[in-house]
Amino acid sequence: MATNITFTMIKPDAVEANNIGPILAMINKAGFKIKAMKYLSLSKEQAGNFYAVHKERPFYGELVDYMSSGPLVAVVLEKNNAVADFRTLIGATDPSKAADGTIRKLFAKSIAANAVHGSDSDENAAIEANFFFSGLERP
Ligand code: IDP
Ligand code: MG
Repeated sequence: MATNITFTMIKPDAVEANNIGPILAMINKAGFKIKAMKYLSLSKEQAGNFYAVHKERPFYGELVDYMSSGPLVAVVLEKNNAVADFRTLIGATDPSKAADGTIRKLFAKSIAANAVHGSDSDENAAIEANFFFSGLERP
């Protein structure tokens, strides 16, 4: 069943570049409400667990190292059609292919250090939100 929740992280490159504020401002301006938010660092083991779905991909080791390299901001967002609308707001995984005006086009440094995460389905949004926050409803 569709939900109105998605999950994002402001990734270590964007935190390091002092872009938490500008990115949250874009998210709010696009109509998303912040339902939960946490500033924290992931261990390699935690980052590896979060991205376990990618463990056979060639970039998995690089991704785990990067996501455990510094603090990030984990955020649960609410909006009608949240998952799809948030993917539109952030743009393509590779910032060189991201549309003008998207968060990744504006703030990403590379395909790995691409500023933000966005859930790819309602099911994964719930799983990812529950990874960081307890007490949220499952779909
Ligand atoms: P998404 O974040 O746009 O959903 P995914 O394919 O789910 O993209 O990949 C998860 C994350 O892994 C990306 O956001 C990015 O940080 C990293 N990543 C994806 N493809 C590559 C790559 O080819 N090289 C290095 N890192 C990558
Ligand atoms: Mg993905």
